[in-house]
Amino acid sequence: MKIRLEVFEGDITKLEVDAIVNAANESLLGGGGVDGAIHRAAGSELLAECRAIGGCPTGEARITKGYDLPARHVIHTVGPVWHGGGRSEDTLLGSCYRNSLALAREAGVKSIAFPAISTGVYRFPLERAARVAVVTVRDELERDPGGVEHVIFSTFGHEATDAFRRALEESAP
Ligand code: AR6
Repeated sequence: MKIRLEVFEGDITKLEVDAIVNAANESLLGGGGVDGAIHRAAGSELLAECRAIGGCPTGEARITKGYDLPARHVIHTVGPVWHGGGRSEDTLLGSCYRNSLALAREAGVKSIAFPAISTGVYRFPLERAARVAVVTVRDELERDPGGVEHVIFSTFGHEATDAFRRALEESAP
């Protein structure tokens, strides 16, 4: 079965998918950017569930319910802060996508949307982040798709949209 990978420019919180991924921080207690938007749209029960989890190390992921979101699940992952590329940033960013997909498979997710993890407050260069994201997702789903059929890269702004479109074209089989 062919898995659909696409770019959607717009607010990830509006997407009617089985799971959306949150670019969180290690506390899992919310923040700005996409994290703030997801917590606002999901409601305060999301924060309560996150508080009970008690945090998440960089590169790992944790799953919760979606509460008031159209998405059934939120997969919270913590991207690396960009320090110039010499602190395993690429590997850690790849782990975010890989670990998020592992949780998605376990939860029976068919459709999942990712934001451009680490490319906002955490300053990971966009083109490089898009390549890591797309190559990792392709590799991981080729290795073990589970039930995943549809992956959306949800971007904010033309620059991010173009970067993800290019990365998808360049890596197409
Ligand atoms: N839908 C889709 N993408 C979005 C949305 C949205 N509603 N809002 C922002 N983006 P960032 P990070 C894009 O800063 O770099 C938080 O405070 C945004 O344009 O949200 O991983 C956390 O709590 C950018 O391309 O996440 C952490 O402390 C991308 O999402 C820290 O920021 C990621 O930007 C994590 O930083």
